[in-house]
Amino acid sequence: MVTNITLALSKGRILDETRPLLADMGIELVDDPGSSRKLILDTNRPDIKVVIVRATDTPTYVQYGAADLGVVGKDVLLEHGGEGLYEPLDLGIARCRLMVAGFPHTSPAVPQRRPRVATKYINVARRHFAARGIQAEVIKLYGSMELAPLVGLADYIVDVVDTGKTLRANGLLPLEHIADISSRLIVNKAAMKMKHAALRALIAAFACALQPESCR
Ligand code: PRT
Ligand code: MG
Repeated sequence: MVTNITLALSKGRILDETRPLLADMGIELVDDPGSSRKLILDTNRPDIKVVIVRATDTPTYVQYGAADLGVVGKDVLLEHGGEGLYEPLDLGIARCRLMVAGFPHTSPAVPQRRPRVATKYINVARRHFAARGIQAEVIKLYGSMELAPLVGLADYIVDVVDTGKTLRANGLLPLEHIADISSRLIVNKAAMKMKHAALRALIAAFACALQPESCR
C-alpha cells in the first residue's frame, strides 16, 4: 500500500535551499515553483507532494496535519511554540540570528521608561525582555520592522539578521543576541504514528543528504 506524504515549503530561501537536499534524495519538483502559480506541486515521486505556504504558516499546516512535514526557520518555530510537532532534524540551511536591534546609543539594559519593541515575533520578544526583568510594550508588525525606530514607533525591533546590511542601511545596530537560527524539519505528531515507516524513511533520507558519509 502506498502512503501519500505532503511536505510544506515556503518560497524564497527555504525552497531554494531545501531543493538541493531533495535532489540528493532523488526527489525533484515536476512543476517549476518560480513560474507556476500552483500551490500544490507534484514531484517525480507519485507518493510525495509539496505544498507552498507562507513561511510563518508552515508550523500551522503541519500542526493540523494538512501537511505531514515541513521545513521552517527556528525563528518561526520559537514564535509558534511547536505544539503538535516533532523537530527531528536541524537542516542547517537559511542560517541567521534572531536579534534585538536599535539605535547605537540605546541599550536595553538601562531602559529610561517602559521600552516599546516592534516585531513580528511578539512571543519571542515578550519572553526575551521579561527574562531580563523588563516589561516591554510589544507592538506587532508584519514587515519592514527596521522602519519602526526611525519614525518613533518603537525603541527596539526584534528581527532576524543575516549580514546586518539592512540594519546598517537604516542607521541601526544589532544590540542583543537572542538565538542562532537555522531551518528545521518538522513533522506532525499524529502522522508520525500513522505513517511511521514512510516518514521514518524520509527523515533518514534527509539525514543522509545532510551527512552522506554517515550513510555509506
Ligand atoms: O517574506 P515573507 O513575509 O513571505 O516571509 P518570511 O520573511 O518569513 O520568509 P523568508 O523566506 O524571507 O524567510 C524564511 C526564513 O529564512 C526565516 O524564517 C529565517 O529563518 C530565514 N532567514 C535567513 C531569513 C534571513 N536569513 C533574512 N536575512 N529571513 C529573513 N531575513 C530578512 C530579515 O527579516 C531582514 O529584513 O532579511 C533582512 C536582513 O538581512 P541582512 O542580510 O540585511 O541582515
Ligand atoms: Mg521575507
